[in-house]
Amino acid sequence: MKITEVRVIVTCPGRNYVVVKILTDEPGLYGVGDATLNGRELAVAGLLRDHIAPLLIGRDPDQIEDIWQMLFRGAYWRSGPVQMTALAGVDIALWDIKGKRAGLPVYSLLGGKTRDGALAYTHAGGRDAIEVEDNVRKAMERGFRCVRAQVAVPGMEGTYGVGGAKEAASATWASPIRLSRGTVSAVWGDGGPMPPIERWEPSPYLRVVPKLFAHLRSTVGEEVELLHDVHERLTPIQAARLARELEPFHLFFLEDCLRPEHKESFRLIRQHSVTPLAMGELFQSRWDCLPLITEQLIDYIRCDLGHIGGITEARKIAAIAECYHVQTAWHGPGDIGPATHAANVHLDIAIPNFGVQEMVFFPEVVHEVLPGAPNFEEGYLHVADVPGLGVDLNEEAAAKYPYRRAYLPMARRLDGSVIDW
Ligand code: GCO
Ligand code: MG
Repeated sequence: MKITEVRVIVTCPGRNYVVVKILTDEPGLYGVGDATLNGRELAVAGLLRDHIAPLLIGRDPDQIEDIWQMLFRGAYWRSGPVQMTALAGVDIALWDIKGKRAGLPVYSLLGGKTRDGALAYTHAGGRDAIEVEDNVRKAMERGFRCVRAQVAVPGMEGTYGVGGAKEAASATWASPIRLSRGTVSAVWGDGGPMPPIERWEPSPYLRVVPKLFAHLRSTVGEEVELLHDVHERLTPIQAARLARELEPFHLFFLEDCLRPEHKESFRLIRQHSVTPLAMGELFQSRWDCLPLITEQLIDYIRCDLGHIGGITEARKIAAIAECYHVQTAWHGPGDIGPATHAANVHLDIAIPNFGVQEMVFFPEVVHEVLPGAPNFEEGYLHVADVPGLGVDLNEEAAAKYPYRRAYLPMARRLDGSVIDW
């Protein structure tokens, strides 16, 4: 069997997605992968079209590991989010082909089911603790046992993760990020010319978040699992303070406290707190994860399968993590495509050390273009028992939604200096 064609399709059914379709010389046998990197889509698409696709033509799609090694090490210039996302797109499509060829779902090729479904979490936000409480309750009524809670912080209205109303809508997706202060130059996904600038300050944030969780525990009770995403914005000592102050509210985990560059600083957080820690959505390979896992500085590794080279890399990370009692919580936001969400769940239900899975409800238009995303039922995600990953591409529908230039927002402190968004 040989790869005959690699199609790279950039489509914008509400958001931009980069889809990799790998065709083979077996009639009708192809794989669908996702190579979406929010805000840098065309760089990944160009790398795939101009440099990677020519290397794949004529190769045996069955040899996933060899192709992975060739693309990772063979370019000499390795790693980086653009290359690792392109590699993920190829990897995910090749696993899809392998499953279809075997007549088996990918989870079966990965060792078979270890659980019936993948425990899922959604997002709830609000302008104040009451609104967050209402949205946590709505998520629970919808069947969620795990909810990520974020609340607006005075002076930072509109900022991701502390923005208020838009967080409430994010559980059901369609929520363009509008600014209520700062330079209003674009909304997320509108193709505007410049990234929107959001505001962020540590002190008000650190005052508000413990109050939110005190409120939630006293109103929604102990049973629902609560999570919180710091989005890489704190310094080590600020993160240690937050983790310590959140201890009485028993979070499932506190996510991505520090910038990905500062792995060693997790030691400091650990010295001060027993709040479970998750980290990794900006990691690019298993080597980024190593010190955090082997020193047991985190409890959940949450790489993005779509940005670390796909299933091949993620299953190795999971295997390393298993040895150190670290569980997985793969990144599952709306700005990665359905094929990556499906890959997440196939891996989740096959590995022994799965922890929790972040998820979104895709709007109808995404289902039209990329049918087959995992299905949510009573707190858990499921994939269809079909050969491969179960996600397809409707090329005619994709063509109706051409690429629109869009950036992720950027953040600045009140004095105007850059802070991590
Ligand atoms: C999450 C994330 C995302 C990212 C987004 C960036 O935990 O879901 O932090 O919302 O911000 O994927 O592109
Ligand atoms: Mg996050």
